[in-house]
Amino acid sequence: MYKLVYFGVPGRGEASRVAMAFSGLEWEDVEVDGNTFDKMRTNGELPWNMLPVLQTPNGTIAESSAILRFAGKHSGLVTSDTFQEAKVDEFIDGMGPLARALDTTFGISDYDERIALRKALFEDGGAGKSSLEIYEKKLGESKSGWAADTEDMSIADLKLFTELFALFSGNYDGIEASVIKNYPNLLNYHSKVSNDKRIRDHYSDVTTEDIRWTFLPGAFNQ
Ligand SMILES: N[C@@H](CCC(=O)N[C@@H](CS)C(=O)NCC(=O)O)C(=O)O
Repeated sequence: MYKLVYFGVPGRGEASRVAMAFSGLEWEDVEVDGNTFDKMRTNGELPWNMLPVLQTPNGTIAESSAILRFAGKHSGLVTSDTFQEAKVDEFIDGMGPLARALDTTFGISDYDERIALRKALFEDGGAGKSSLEIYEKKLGESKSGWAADTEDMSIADLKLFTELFALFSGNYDGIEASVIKNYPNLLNYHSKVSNDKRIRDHYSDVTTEDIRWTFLPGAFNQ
């Protein structure tokens, strides 16, 4: 039995949740709060003192990208072509700056300061805007339409789809869903992935009230 342990938000756990759901492995989605996180850290259950972790019969795997690669191999979303695999890894690792940019806004308790920082991320010169521009360009260049130009959906798509669009769910105050309207390739990509049968089926229980509303077809249509 596998256990994917993360906080009760999409964040850095969602791509692996989807990959585990596709894997056919017997697994449990364990959502923890801050107290449980503190206990796990104190008990030495977190190899790098952070979440997510995947508890496996062989031991615990930490780091969201490592977990995603593991889960992806079990779900048929990792190609055996070494070049394509490296391009998928490149995309995954290339998404680092966006996550780090967002990280700089966590733990800022002053509301106005936090909102100003988050808005600045997606304005000219902001790290978020630079990331979105790179994704926009890469998707425009992808012949297959998948993030790393693979023949079929890859783990890079799970990461891009879940981490990018979750930013605009309202969970991060100061980041407006309207930002995404400036990126036609990202919107087309959203349509492609959210309408993919595998993804649609996975989120079939999600409603527009849910934190995961940004993963639904047509989420950004208005
Ligand atoms: N590089 C790590 C970063 C993980 C990370 O930042 N986890 C955050 C939650 S999104 C965390 O555990 N924060 C708690 C803390 O640092 O106290 C990964 O990708 O897994």
